[in-house]
Amino acid sequence: MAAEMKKSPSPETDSALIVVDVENDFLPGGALGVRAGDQVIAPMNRAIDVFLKEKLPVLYSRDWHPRDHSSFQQNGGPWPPHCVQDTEGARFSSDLSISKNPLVFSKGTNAAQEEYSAFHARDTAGNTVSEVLERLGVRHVFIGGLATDYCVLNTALDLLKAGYRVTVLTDACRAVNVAPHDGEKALEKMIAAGAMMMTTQDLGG
Ligand code: VGL
Ligand code: ZN
Repeated sequence: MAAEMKKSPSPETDSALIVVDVENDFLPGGALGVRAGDQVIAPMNRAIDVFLKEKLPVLYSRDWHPRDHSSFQQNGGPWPPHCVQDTEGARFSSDLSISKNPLVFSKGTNAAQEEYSAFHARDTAGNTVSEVLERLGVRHVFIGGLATDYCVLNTALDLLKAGYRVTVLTDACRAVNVAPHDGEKALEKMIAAGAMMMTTQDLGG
């Protein structure tokens, strides 16, 4: 009987995890708080744990804006000021598991440019997510974080366009929902573009 039991799907050797923007400003009470955004932390930590145990790469992205960023309302943009570089709001949640020597990639650092996708986000040495994934031989990217309808969506679409397999960890994502169904629409867009969906419950270790 036990021998017949199906193993949960595990990440393969060519898999990596991208943890998208789990920063204080996107959590309830933050400058751009996502409703129930804090609920991504436990599933995200479960996924991080699985990947680290399998010695698979975990990449962390962060929104990392200069204080005069064009996406801020005082500059005609849609958002309240958020994730300003070196502020508490831009820090990763203290409840998020951070690996030793984490691979951290910053985006939205150019004041003149909105940058929802983490695909070209850069580490402190200037390497982009795209370059690092390629160098590590990654072909399958698992993704979760904040927010489903902006950064997760645009990152997933860029990855798919570049030929990666993409699995969205749905329980590890929450949406801004500027319009009520934006989160669901974002999931549909990712599925239509070829993304797979699973929950971290189904992520074997
Ligand atoms: C994001 C809104 C504004 C995101 C970033 O990372 O999803 N959303 N800036
Ligand atoms: Zn932003």
